[in-house]
Amino acid sequence: MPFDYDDQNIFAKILRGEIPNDTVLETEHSLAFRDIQPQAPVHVLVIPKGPYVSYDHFAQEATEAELVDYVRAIGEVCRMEGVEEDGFRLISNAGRNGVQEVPHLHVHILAGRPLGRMLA
Ligand code: IU
Repeated sequence: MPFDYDDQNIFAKILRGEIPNDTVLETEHSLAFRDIQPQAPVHVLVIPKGPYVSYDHFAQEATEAELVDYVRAIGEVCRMEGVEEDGFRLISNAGRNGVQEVPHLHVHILAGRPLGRMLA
């Protein structure tokens, strides 16, 4: 299945520097910044810099360098935010059923309060 990437999405604009963001970490292939509507004391979004819509798209088409960089960036933000001890949650919403608002792959890192049991 081909993946259509909309380069006018808000995260593409953030990556191009057209819209400001509260950066937590920038690496060669990834950017982490604070969510503008935080749902927890720690709410950071981590995105690859490449034009990937979803996890599936990224896993199929990203280079190994991009894949490694992204996985490590997520871990690095967890370490920087000090969330390992009390725990945290990673979420990546995808597509219509996943209620993905921004069509650029992003992982939410949520932490800093009990998050409850949530599978749906
Ligand atoms: P979702 O997984 O696509 O539903 O989440 C998109 C997130 O992007 C959501 O939590 C928004 O608050 C967040 N966000 C942002 O951080 N900055 C923005 O300019 C916009 C959305 I638009």
